[in-house]
Amino acid sequence: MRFKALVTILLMSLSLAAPAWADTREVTLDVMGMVCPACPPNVKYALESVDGVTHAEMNPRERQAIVRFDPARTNVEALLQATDDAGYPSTLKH
Ligand SMILES: [Cu+2]
Repeated sequence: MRFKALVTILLMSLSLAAPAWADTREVTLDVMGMVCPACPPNVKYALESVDGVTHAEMNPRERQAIVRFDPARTNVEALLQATDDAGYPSTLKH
């Protein structure tokens, strides 16, 4: 019974990993203007509004945004532009 549950979990995690087959790129942006709790949702919204962005995760503590996107549909320049347009200039973390 326990083993069966383990197999089920393994199969589930495999199916969750499936979208990784699609071409995906992940970058971290430094968003220095993200200084109060109201900021991260604005930056997240701006990034996720970019066509081709699949996920944007904010790390307010580090003032960073981790962005996952389809490089066939958008690029880093568009991400930087989007946060800039929202009032939060950002740079690509190297
Ligand atoms: Cu703020």
